[in-house]
Amino acid sequence: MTDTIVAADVIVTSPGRNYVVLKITTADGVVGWGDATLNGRELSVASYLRDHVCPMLVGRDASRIEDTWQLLYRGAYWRRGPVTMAAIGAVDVALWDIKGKTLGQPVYQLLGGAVRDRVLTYTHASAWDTPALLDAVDARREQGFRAVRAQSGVPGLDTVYGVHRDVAGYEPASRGAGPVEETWDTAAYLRHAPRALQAVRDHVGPELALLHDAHHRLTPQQAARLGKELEPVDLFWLEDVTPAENQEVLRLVRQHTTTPLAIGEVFTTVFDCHQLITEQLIDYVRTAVVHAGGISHLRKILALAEVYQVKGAPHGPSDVSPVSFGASVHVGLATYAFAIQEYMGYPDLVHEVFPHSWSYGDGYLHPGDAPGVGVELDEALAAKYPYEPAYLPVARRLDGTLTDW
Ligand code: GCO
Ligand code: MG
Repeated sequence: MTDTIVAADVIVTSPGRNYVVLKITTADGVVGWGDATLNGRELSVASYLRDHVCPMLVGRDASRIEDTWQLLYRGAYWRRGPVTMAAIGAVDVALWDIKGKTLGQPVYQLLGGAVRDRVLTYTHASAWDTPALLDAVDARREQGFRAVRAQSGVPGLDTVYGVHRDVAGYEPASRGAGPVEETWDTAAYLRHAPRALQAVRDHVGPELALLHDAHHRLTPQQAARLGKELEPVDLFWLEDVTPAENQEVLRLVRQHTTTPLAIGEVFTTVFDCHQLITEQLIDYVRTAVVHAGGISHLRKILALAEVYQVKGAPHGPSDVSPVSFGASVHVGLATYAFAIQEYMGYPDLVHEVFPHSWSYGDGYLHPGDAPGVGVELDEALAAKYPYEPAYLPVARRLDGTLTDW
């Protein structure tokens, strides 16, 4: 038996949206899959892998997952950042996949085995006006979800990051040569959001876990005010209230509200959330397998989080491919400091392109017991859907200034 890597290939496929897939093959013919998708910047990671990482992998021992991680992180000299960390994440997940397949075990067993029977999940309910939002929440409850993220439009605006007046559901990205520009009005949002969320709480009663995402748009003072106003709604969390690369501003928010806070889907390493965790400025850390250096690094972030009673709640929208989504569910099953996994769902075609062992049922996820991560790529089908340029929108305030989002 030899675990020597003989090939490392990058496949970019677009079954509805772009996914960057890494395929690592060993001399024994074992194939491991990784995900390096970076929404709106996909080709940069494809190049980082194809041009700089894949040639280094060939000839290496696939069983040395941690050593390979350290080589790619420390060896590049240029550390951190979404492109580097998504590339490292793809290699890491592919190597865990190979190890599981080689040993005939699902990855969660290699991580220490299950600490829970199933992984709680939340999904999205989005609609422009409040009656439609209540219907969307009801539809999610009928699918068994016990936790729902509610997003609505804002009176006076035409579109609000992913929520559109005339289109059902939630989709921030759009295909085309560049980003769509939206208009944003924080004052109107702050007037409307508490009323819309209170209407949802009144409609569903006390038990359903409700979440809301402010998508980095507020100042610390505005965030503190919103958190305080939302206390009667009893949110499971309020997400990304400020652009949290400035971690210390969360102290101000924390001093004013007991609404639980979740932050971190754009973070790529433990260093991005170190202060948020050690000062207990957040309750949930949103770092994802794909963007934070793979299973190996996410586990280190969650080990730090465990010490401070912060819990993992990874990003899982439809731009996280089923490969790293499956990897995340393995982490969720085997990691104590893990609360909930976002699951936005995928169109049928994506399930066909990425056949997988993970499953959803009754508000929970399970990674399945297939050896490795349990997600494959149907390469022939994937080849029918080549890359198409697509971008997330940008937002400007009423006076035309670009705003955080
Ligand atoms: C979430 C997110 C997404 C992201 C998108 C960016 O909480 O699911 O905020 O909507 O914006 O995944 O690629
Ligand atoms: Mg978010």
